Order: sequence, then structure tokens, then C-alpha cells
Amino acid sequence: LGEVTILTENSINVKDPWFPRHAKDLDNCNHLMTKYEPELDMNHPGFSDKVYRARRKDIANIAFNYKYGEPIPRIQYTKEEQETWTAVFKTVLDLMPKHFCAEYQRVFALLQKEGIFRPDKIPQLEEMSEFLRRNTGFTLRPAAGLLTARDFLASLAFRVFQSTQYVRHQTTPFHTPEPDCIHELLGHMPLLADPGFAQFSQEIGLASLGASDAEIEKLSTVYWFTVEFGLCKENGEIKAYGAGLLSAYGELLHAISEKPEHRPFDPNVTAVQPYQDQEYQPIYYVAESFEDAKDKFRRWVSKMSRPFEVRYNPHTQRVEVLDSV
Ligand code: TIH
Ligand code: FE2
Repeated sequence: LGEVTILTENSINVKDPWFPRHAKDLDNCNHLMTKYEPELDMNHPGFSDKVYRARRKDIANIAFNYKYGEPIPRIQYTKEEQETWTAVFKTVLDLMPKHFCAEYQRVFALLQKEGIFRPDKIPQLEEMSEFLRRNTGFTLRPAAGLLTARDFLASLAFRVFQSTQYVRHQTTPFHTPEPDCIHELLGHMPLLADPGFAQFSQEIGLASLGASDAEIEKLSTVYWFTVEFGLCKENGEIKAYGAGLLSAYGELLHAISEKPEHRPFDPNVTAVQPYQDQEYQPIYYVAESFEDAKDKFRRWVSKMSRPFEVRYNPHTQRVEVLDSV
């Protein structure tokens, strides 16, 4: 208060939004969207369950207090929480051979071999973070719930994935309206350990740094229809790679059925498609391959209005800003 704050040290217009320059700055990128929290969303399966809400809050507090560089605190999951994991894990084992993309299956096998993926035990974020670091350099931070798109996407620029740590309500193992650690672990983690997919995720993140609100909205829509709910082609067949399908067996079966519409992934179209997360999607976008999705995304993103370029330096964990106009 009463101090002068210097908004930027480089020649960027001071009206541009603040963005993190170092992985440590992600300590400030933890703003939540509260619309699907059990306290506020009457449709949340935990809305009237006081014990569930208290448990979720205790785990969320770990994320609020977490600081860059610390090990992620371990959670002693309850018997009920472990059972929910087991139920979802078994459906993944059933559906994976026929419906999940090859990249997912490769890493899943590796996670089983290393003893991180087991039917009877929820993996700890810290051990998963170590696994990702060894494979693609991605690491995890605990998140208290659904983050704003700006904060969530910014972390991807640093190859950091903000992951929730609480477990969905035990009455709804096969679909939850808000992300939970089962969705993060079974949906997101295997592909974050795939080099091509990790690169794609980071590029969405880099594009979001300093972007306008309207551009953030478009980027998060592209993220939604690819990383969360994407389908792709593999030898002429449709496979799932979106995390919201891999962790929710009800929606996966819906996605590959005749009911929803399948459209070819095209960022120009996909970026302005309205979406919601309360119910199954009525439309899914199908990529020719990860490589093709990445090429199309790069071409589309190069037309964005940002007057500078950014590049991530993994040695310093810093984002470097390059003036390009
Ligand atoms: N619906 C997913 C699940 O049940 O696993 C979780 C979410 C993905 C995206 C938003 S919420
Ligand atoms: Fe997700």
C-alpha cells in the first residue's frame, strides 16, 4: 500500500496482463473457479455430505499452503477413497485395449511396471511428479480445485501441471463435475509422460502468457476439446486421448457411440465452440494424429495478436520474452 509497483521491466505495454516469469511465480497462480465446488454447486454429489466437504477442504488447504520447490505432502487416503480408485482403475483396464490411444497405453504399462499404477492404491502426487520429471520434465503442483484458465494454462508453459489431490464423492465413481485426483492421475498423467503430448501441452501454455482475456478463452476452449475431451484417429479407428474421457467411463462410452457429433479438429472452428462441464459433451473434435493437431495448432496460434514471443529456458526455469515487433 502506498508503494509504487513496477509492472514490467521489459518494453511490454504495461496494459498487458501480468504473467509468471519463473516457475516460482506459479505460487501466485492459484486462483480458483468456485462454480463446481461442493459447497456452492447444488448438483455436486457431495453438496449435502458434511464429512465429504470437510475432507475435501483439508486436502485443498495443502494446496493453498504449498510453495515452489517443496515436496508435495502425502495424503493418507481412506478405505472408501481407495475403493473409488479401484472401481475407476478397473474400468480403465477394461476399456483401454480397445478405446484408448496407443501413447496412453504405452505409458500406462510403464507405470504399472514401476508399481505406481496399482488397482489397490492411489498413487501419491509426489511419486507421480518424479515419474513425469524423468520422462518429459513435467512436474506437479497441488491445486485446491478448478483453477482459472489463465492460471492453469500459465503453469503448462513451465511444464508444470497443477493437480487436485482430493477424491471424487464415493457415490459417483464414473463421473464427477469437477476435476479430482483420479481424473488427474488416470486421465492426464500418462500422456504428460509422452514427449509429443507434453510438447503440445507446453505450447498451449506458452501461447497463453500475456494473452488477452478473449484469447485465453479461445485457448482454454482448444484445451477443452483436445487435452480434456479429444478423440483421435489410429489406423482408421477412433480412439480417446482426452483426460475427461479416460477417467470417466460413462462419458467415454457416450463419446464413441452414435449419439454425439464428431467433427474434424480445426482450431479456427474448435476455439469458438461453446462448451460446458456439467453433462456429457454433445460434440467431440477428432484429430488426425497428435502431430497433425500440433501442426494445426501452431499455424493457428501464430495468428494471435500478442506483440512479443516467449520461450522457456529449462536450465533456469524462466520464460524469456523476445520482442518481435
Ligand atoms: N468428468 C471428469 C471425470 O469424471 O473424471 C472430470 C472432469 C474433466 C473435466 C472437467 S471435470
Ligand atoms: Fe482435466
